Amino acid sequence: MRVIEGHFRGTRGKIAIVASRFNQLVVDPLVAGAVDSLKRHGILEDQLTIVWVPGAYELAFVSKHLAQTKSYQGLIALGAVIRGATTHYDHVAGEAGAGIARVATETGIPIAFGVLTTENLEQALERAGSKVGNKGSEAAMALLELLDLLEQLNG
Ligand code: INI
Repeated sequence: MRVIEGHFRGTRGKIAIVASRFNQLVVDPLVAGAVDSLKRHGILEDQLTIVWVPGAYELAFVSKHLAQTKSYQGLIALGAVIRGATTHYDHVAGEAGAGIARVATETGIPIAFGVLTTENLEQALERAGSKVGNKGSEAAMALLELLDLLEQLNG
């Protein structure tokens, strides 16, 4: 039986983190978690670019632009959509998720999804480095796994 799976190996390519400024109190620790995990797996600062966008709704648009430059091996999309703070939660959250998945499949550039969708700020903070871990860090690990998997599949 042949089993192919990615491992958490570092990479020499460039990685961009696309982060939304809306709810930055939550997004800042997601970015910090992602950077920390990447660095602990051998990614150097000069391989990393952080691009800030206004809100989660804009993540897919800017990710597509970055993917099309072919300058990045992979992207990490980070944001926080909090229901309590908006009446158009479903639209913003839905577009972020579907849009990012579409960009990744259309461009062939892997994009890890680290956009929190929660009922309130407390739940979001719990997922940004407290009780429930750090989803930015998890997204970074998912990207490293994907990049290694792609290398095996292509190689
Ligand atoms: N953007 C977020 O990233 N999170 C939110 O919770 C949010 N709320 O609450 O509305 C939000 N809205 C802004 C949206 O992403 C766009 O930036 C805006 O609609 C302009 O296009």
